[in-house]
Amino acid sequence: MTRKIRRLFIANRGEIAVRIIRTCRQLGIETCTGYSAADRHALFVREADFSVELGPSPARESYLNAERILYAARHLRADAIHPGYGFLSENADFARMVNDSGLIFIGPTPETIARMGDKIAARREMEKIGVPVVPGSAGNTDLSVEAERIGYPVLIKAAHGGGGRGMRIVESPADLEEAIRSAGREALSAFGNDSVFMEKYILQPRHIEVQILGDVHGNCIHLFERDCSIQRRHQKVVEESPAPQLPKKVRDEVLKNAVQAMRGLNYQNAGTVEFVYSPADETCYFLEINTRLQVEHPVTELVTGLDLVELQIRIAEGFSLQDLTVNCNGHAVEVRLNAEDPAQNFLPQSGTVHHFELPTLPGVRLDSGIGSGSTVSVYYDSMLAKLIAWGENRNEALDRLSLALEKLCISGIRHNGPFLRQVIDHPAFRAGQVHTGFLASHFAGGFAPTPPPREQSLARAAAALLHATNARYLPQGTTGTWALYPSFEIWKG
Ligand code: MV4
Repeated sequence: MTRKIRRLFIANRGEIAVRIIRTCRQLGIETCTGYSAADRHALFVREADFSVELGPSPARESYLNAERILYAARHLRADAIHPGYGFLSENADFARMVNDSGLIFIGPTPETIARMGDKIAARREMEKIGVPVVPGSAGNTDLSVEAERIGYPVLIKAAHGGGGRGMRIVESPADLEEAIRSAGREALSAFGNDSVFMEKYILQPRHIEVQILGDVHGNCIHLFERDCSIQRRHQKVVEESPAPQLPKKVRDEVLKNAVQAMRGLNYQNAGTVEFVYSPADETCYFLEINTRLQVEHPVTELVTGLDLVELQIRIAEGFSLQDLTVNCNGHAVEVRLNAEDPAQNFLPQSGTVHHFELPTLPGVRLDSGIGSGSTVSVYYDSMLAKLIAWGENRNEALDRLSLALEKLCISGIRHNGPFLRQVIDHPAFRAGQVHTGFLASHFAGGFAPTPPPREQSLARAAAALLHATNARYLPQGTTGTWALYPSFEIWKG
């Protein structure tokens, strides 16, 4: 069973759309996209070979409208659809619609997506396969009885949730009933389903996840682990591979368990098995399976030397993983650059990015959804780009990333770059003392920016002014080159 993909439709936007286009270009695959009215001038639209506007729906809904997207993909004569992450990427109905219309969905089967979307069913499945799950409720049992059995504190979670919504930490029996009710209400409004379950609340945990690839021939391999413990309000901030300071026997065990889990599901394409690591029990417990390519996949690419988007496409074409050898070499770290102001409690920012530039630096990769002249709207999440660095060891990777954050020039919009630099240069982070409470405990008072050197501020202000001036002479959405003539006007007044 092999079907060659010649034209790929990307059902997504921003940096991941640009990222997928880059690989397709290397593979000689044409790309097409559908875009919202707000994204008419976006970088990914310019980079794709063919694009259509998805029509008059509001900005966010454009990328969630399965029928319109499929219509656009067929109109543009695509053979396959890559869903990226977010939006429709873990929507089993969308995957089924794509397959039913004769196109290839780049991802696992609709059945696998649906099965893993139910966290209670996924837990049960893992118990059956023999992968450790956090002690928790088993289904329709009385949760107050279960909580006594497990022991407090417990964590209430939404059965069809994710990303921390519908989650409640319960410290004592008196708070249980209200927590279950409010978690259920939040789950219903967020996920359209009010069922919840309970787990023992693991203290000071780490978030460890394992990248998996499975093919249609029954091969299933891991591409090592990532540590994504540094997060803020369930948004990951820093991700790295391999996980620092993880005991060897824990690492071997979690990699083995992840492969066992996915092999048990006969998993096809790229997926991630999420675990919560309890330092107290030196155990990684299964949390959930993500049936998509993840934001943080580049750190895995930098330590393995593999292109995950290429492998996703090849797997979808019927390629066998039999002869693929995978090694973990050196260390990679990623930070997410967001349009948000760390000095104002990370308030999302919008506006025009007059200048966006990173000099070429050894071992540094930039995956960006924007360039100079791009506008950032409030309609989408605030992630602009990802900066990723590789080194022979963790400290070299972090030094390279720190330098890149210093050299990165973004003018016109506030961003979290200076905050990210403080995080990755923090002594506790350098020591590998990462856990999910890291930012809450080390940056409890928020973020106090250290002002840049005066010359740097002046140089950047000048660059912003030049670009703002140039931009008036250029069609919207095109990149301004440095030109002397228009800027004369500044000095003429
Ligand atoms: C947990 C946990 C502790 N114990 N599960 C957060 C997102 C979702 N993917 C799973 N998450 C967690 N699950 C057990 N059994 C800790 C987290 C967690 C967290 C929980 C409450 C408040 C903030 C948190 C930040 C990161 C992880």
